Amino acid sequence: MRAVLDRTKRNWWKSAVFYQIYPRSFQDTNGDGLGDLPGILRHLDYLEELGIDGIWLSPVYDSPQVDNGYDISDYRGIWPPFGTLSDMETLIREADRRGIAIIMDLVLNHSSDRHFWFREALKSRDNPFHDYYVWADGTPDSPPNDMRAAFGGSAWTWVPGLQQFFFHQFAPEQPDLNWENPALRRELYDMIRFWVDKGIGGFRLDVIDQVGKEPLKGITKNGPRLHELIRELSREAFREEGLVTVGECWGADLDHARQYSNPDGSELSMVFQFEHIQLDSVPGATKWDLAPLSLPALKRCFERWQHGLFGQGWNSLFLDNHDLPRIVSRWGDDGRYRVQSAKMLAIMLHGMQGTPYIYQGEELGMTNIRLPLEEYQDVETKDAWRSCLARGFPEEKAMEAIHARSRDNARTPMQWSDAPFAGFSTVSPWLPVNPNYHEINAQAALADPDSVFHCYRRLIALRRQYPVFRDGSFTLLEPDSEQLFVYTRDTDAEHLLVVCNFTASSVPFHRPAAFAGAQLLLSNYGEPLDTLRPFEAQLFYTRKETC
Ligand code: TEU
Ligand code: CA
Repeated sequence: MRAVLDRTKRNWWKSAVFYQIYPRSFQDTNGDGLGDLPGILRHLDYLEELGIDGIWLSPVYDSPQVDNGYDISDYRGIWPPFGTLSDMETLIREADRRGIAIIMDLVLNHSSDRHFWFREALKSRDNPFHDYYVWADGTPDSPPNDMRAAFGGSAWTWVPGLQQFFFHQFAPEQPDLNWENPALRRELYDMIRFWVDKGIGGFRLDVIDQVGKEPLKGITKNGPRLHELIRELSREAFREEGLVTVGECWGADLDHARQYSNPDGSELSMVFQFEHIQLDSVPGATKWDLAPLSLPALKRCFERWQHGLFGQGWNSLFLDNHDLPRIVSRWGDDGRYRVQSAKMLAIMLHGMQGTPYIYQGEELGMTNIRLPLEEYQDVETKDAWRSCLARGFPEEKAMEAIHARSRDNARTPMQWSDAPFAGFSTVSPWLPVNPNYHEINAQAALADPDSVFHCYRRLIALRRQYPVFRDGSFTLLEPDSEQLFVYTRDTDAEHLLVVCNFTASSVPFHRPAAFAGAQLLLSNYGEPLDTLRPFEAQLFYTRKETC
């Protein structure tokens, strides 16, 4: 039996590994082609075997599903196709029995336009809920400014009945909440307490860096009052020591991240920042403007964050989530070296300081999918096709960008077995199953000691065993190498070396003298040679001489 973390302890999450579930695509149990809460319950043993300490659950609240639940119409209810509140309570209890915390996804920047507050707000300018949203006067054809919404079109939508625009950073069905209104903030805090009282272990905060917005000045991320608002949220809603909170912050630089994850606990536990994940796009352009990844740039980016938050904050470590393409297809090789490169990327990431997040299927080395345009479901992808063509992309180039970057790459159903529909469902699912499920599935991975799954399982166990993973300082070696990512981690007592070959070629490498007699903790090949094999990764460990 693995040791379970004591979640009442301050900073327990620094020793934890989290696993993200996108419920729609995890496991269908009632034959409607959509994943559900009982489906998560069915696989808790699988997650326990993997060794994770918590589940970040993408939104399960009631929602019209314009953006797959990131448009919430009732923060205290469960979307009926996912199950009931009682299913949720069972999940919290059963997960807890296995030492697994449930981290809920809170979307506090905007609600659904079907939420009671917004329906009331539409009734009149002096309705008490009107000020829960962000409005501007004007005339239908002259919005206050030219801000654009993330999923296309203007960020301002006209309401003829009120003779006003409302502001939305995402779809028009996702109106932005007005955090300047104290009554709104109070409602949000009370709602959070409702879930804390149900035994929730913490929260992931959707686009939380956008709540200090000042749209009339064109400010969305990192507004002037942002950290003040976060501190109030933390004080009022996240009082317990043991709650883990992770903010999704596309706008976070090191300075902001130090404030958010300040060790004094006044804001959040940690944030997701996205610098590394944007290095393979044309700078200043969109995510659809593909560019090759520079390995030296990636290494310098990780080095800056590892150094920048050392002792002054806390990193979250991730390569995949429900918005990102599959990492093995992106920075690895999803053909011949799929297994080796998926393991290499895992070792590269999990060797660093921070709390790792594994996205469902990443532990199987699941890959991107190439669908015909009409089979994509994602609101962002649909807009991408229109906007890429409008920007002059030829159709093939737009399709190539979608195949590489669509969020639906991450959202295809979880591949459990080689049964029909990969064991995800008994009927054709809401989004096609990747046809490679005959080869890539959990059943096969569990049975194969050399699978990607078992590599993640060992990494999680090693992180628990050796304090250097949590505490060690970071030193980048070979910074200019275009092929190798090599670093060490150090405490007074322990010394760790991580060596990764990012290419499909053999690359000569001589281990530093300090690691001559070191123990090989983990590798994705057998015993080390003088040359690193394609996508080879090695973890070496020594204890330091004490005198
Ligand atoms: O994503 C934040 C966000 O800014 C996304 O638009 C992101 O830029 C895009 O997905 C990258 O391709 C969060 C959620 O993770 C996402 O699923 C939601 O659609 C979005 O917020 C709105 O709630
Ligand atoms: Ca279902």
